[in-house]
Amino acid sequence: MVCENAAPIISNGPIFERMNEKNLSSTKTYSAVPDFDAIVVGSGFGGIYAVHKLRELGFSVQLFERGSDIGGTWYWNRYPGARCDAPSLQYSYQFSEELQQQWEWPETYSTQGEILKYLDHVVERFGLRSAMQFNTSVESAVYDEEKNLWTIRTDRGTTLTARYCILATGCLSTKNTPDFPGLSDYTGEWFHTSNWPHEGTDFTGKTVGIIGTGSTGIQAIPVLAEQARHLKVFQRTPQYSTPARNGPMDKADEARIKAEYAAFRARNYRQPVAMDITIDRSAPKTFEVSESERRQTYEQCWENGGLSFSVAFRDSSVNRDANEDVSQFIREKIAEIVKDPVTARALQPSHIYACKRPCLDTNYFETYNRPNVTLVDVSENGVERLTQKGIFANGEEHELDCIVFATGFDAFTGSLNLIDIRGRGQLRLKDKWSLGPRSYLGLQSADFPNLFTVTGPGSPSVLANMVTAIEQHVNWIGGCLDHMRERGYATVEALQSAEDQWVEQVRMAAERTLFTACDNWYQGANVPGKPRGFVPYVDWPGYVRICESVVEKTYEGFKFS
Ligand code: NA7
Repeated sequence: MVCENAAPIISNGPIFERMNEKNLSSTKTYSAVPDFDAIVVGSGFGGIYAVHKLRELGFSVQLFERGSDIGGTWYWNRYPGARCDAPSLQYSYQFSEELQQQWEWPETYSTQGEILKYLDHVVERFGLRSAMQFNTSVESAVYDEEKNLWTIRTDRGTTLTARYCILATGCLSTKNTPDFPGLSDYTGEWFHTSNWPHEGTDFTGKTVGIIGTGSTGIQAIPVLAEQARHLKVFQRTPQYSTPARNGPMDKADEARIKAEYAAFRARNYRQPVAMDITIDRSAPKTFEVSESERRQTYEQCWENGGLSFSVAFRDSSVNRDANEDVSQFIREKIAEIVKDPVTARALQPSHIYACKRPCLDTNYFETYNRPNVTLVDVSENGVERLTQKGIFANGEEHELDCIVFATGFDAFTGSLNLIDIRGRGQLRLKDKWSLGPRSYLGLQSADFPNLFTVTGPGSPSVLANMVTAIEQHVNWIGGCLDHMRERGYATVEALQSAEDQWVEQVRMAAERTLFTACDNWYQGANVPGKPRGFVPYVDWPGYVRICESVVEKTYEGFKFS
């Protein structure tokens, strides 16, 4: 397919290779000259910054992106109400002081459109578009041991070689559409929230069904309810959601942060989720204060909005009884807001708060007081099947003009598994990871030299501010490549022993938390047949220290040659 957006593939030759020709003149096997130093896959926050960073370091880079433009998950997730649930002054790059000073976010939490606008600005400002080819899916990445090169093949028939392959394919970028029986019989329109039509949708006068009440559903439902004639929400598991308290950017707040942006970022960098959410170690534990004091604290969290409940008390997110205290408060709030007691009860979650990713909303529970919204509680038998006219659940057919699937993602590994990635001895990454992903630091996997994953499985990724986690990874990768160039190394590869130890460390870190106490996508529980295991590394500040110490110890756990 011919595409106007496709950038020409221009290479001035890999700078690293020219260096190596000088430094490694005696190394005969590694003489092949690749087309680029690095190929980057994906043009979300990760890929965009990877191109910038590597170019800044003087490496030649080519990026491939399957969408027709930049944005990654923000390119695809255009559903009504799509918005980031981290504050924009933090969910943004910090690598350029000028950029972060000059950019103005209109709201506390940005819409999908505002985030795309920002990313577009970044790409133009730093002249990155010339390295990007759109409408191009990478089908395979194969390591050639003889030449020490990665060969990348795309669905447009392009074959390119690079010394390094950097996969910035995102943690939440491959949609999970459950294999509902009867889907092909359904004659109405259906949409997945993460593949929303660019031209938008008009639900005016229509009866719409939505399946899924995670972060996405909770954002979409209030907006869909305003458009549709009638909205039916098919809920398998109720979710904890608390007010985001979004609104126009507080200019005083913005000025305060911008007056010391670098220091603000540096402080957040060392916080539990790399954001301005601090656990006060000197604060009391939940049951060290009276019930009325607890109530007062929770009311304050509710008023403040955001994710403050996790740190209401020092032990709120680690102690079961403390967590139940928070959970009960939120359940009571739901009962206060939702007028119909049966609906209110069905909306009250019973699992541990924040075991599934907690949601932030604008008028989510209030939406169930609208006469045109019905909750269909399918917790007993699920959505049984789709029919020609709609959804069959709880023994009845619900006729629907449109169905919205807000059923989430094949997280972490979904997009990596779509690429045929082969390392030493033609080992397939997908096969190596058949029982769950194995990596060292979420950066590399043994037997896949010079292949890096940005916020890959085994790194904190979604358990930290994603943009900060991305910058930390790309900076680390850039530093590693620079180190190799200086020393004249041609390959870097995780040691098997380091990987084995890290996989165990990731598992143990999760075991110490409440994250493993329910079904969630952190463990692959949302995708039928996916191996279950906790994927991200819990403890962002600890992880940053480990990465720094690995470098100080001359890349301990990696071998260079
Ligand atoms: P999530 O959080 O995985 O939510 C998916 C929702 O879809 C959730 O309510 C699921 O219920 C529901 N679901 C999934 N499969 C089915 C089937 N077969 N039947 C009925 N309901 C189903 O995805 P989101 O897109 O909302 O959010 C993902 C992340 O994106 C979010 O955490 C933010 O980080 C951004 P379940 O709870 O599994 O019973």
